Amino acid sequence: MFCSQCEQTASEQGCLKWGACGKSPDVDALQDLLLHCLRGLGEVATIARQYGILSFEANTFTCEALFSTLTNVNFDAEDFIHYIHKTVQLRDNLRALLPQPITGSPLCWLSVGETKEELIQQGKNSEFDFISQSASNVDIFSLKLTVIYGLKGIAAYGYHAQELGHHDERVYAFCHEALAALSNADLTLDDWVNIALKLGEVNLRVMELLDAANTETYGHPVPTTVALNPHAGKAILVSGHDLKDLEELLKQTENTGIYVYTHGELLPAHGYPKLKQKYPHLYGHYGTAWQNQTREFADFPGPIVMTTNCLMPPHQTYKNRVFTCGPVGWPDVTHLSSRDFTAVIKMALELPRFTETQEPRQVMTGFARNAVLNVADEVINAVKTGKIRHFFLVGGCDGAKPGRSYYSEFVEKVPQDCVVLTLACGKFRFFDQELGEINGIPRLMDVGQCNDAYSAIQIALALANAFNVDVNELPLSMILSWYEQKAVSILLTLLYLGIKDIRLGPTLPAFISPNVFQLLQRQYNLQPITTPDADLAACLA
Ligand code: FSO
Ligand code: SF4
Repeated sequence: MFCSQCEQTASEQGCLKWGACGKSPDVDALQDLLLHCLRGLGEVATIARQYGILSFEANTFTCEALFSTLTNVNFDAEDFIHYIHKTVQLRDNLRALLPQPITGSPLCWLSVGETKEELIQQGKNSEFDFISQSASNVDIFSLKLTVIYGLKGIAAYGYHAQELGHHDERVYAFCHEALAALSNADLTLDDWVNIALKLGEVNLRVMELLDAANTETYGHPVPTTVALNPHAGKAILVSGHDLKDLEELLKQTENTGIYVYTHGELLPAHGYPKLKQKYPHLYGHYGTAWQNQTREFADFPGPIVMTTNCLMPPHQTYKNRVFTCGPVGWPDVTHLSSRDFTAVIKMALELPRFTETQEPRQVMTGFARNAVLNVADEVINAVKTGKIRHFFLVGGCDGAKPGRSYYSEFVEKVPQDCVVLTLACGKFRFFDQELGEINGIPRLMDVGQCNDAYSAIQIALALANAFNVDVNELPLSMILSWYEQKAVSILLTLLYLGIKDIRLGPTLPAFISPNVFQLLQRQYNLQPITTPDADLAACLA
């Protein structure tokens, strides 16, 4: 087994015996075989496009299948066996439509075994082949891994957008082309740098697509107060990132007396008018970031719906209360395949309730691009009159490894005349801090999920436009934390946009080779975080 795709990776090199996330070597091998087969599908789909042949099913399936291999999404071998066979079937169907025989890599014809054991062995062989073919150039290998992981990020955004009926053929075409490129031994280091930056560009497009999907479906987020204290009554907890899953659950729980709570990255859902305002039983938020779920889920009285990442190995104390949706999976945990939440609702009504309403505690969310840009004049004025000195975007993933207290300490030390924008689950280290206001503008604004990075980028670009400066000349510093592969695709988007001086932590990705990192340092002044004091001083200098 070799997997280095997330920040949690063992010894900061790669998980070799068992995933630090709980992924078994067998599931890792099946994920490798799935990726191998998707590369074949990518090649055939790319050739088919040249003949004007498009397969909607192959497009959407590619996103779902890639998303399933992202960290903490799916741990169920049976799901991967299904995905592998479906990939081969879609590839063969597309290949049969081609007007003439193709010359492609052997992956265009690869046949896969039937039994689980055969597939696992084939997966191990495919991983060995990929590593040995790439090992001669460690920097190209590093960039290939960067592209594979970035593709998983694009696929996650693409999947969420397609669930709301939004698609872009250019995104699908790029995914297939990049998968196909992995079999092209002629590509140079420069070619791979260009593919990685192109990935950043396409990721910007897919994030824009998702932003349009979310805001057209649920309205633009508005600043909203969210209760953090439980309310007496029956309860369901929904975690992950998928707004459609949450909406369907809210519809089905209307008038049942059940209170629905968000967990983790679903906190920003409260900001959407067509969720919070339409469904008052979307009561509040329970818990913090993903890595605290084993404690928080154990304490929650009702069933828990896991819509997307990040799922941790469920403890026996609550495993029978967990339900998964979409690409998420865990063996022996009930999977809901059609957004029918009947079983969840039945369990919620049978299980104990929160017995009392606890003392009110609350946070604010909903400061997405529309809400912030609605007060752009006030913000610009506050900057021009010196009331706001600097903006910090402290965003990204949280994680289980030590060293992440940097981010909460950083926010605590941000001077009073500076504003902090945040997004994704890293904010749970400081999301309930009272930072006050500057001229009515909150000093801490939650832009949304990691999936809302597009919103933060639009805020930065609009401010640059208003001040008539390059975005790098804004009084804005980006202090990012990464954990999984959506963060890889977002970082590539920021680099594609030419954004410099980003500080990245808590550690640098293991899959970035020293030479590739040097290149990023040289061109973008990308730098690792140091200490809150030193980084703050440097940003404000
Ligand atoms: Fe966090 Fe997990 Fe949203 Fe990531 S919940 S770590 S960037 O998967 O997705 O921010
Ligand atoms: Fe290790 Fe992360 Fe891969 Fe899991 S996803 S096996 S923790 S590198």
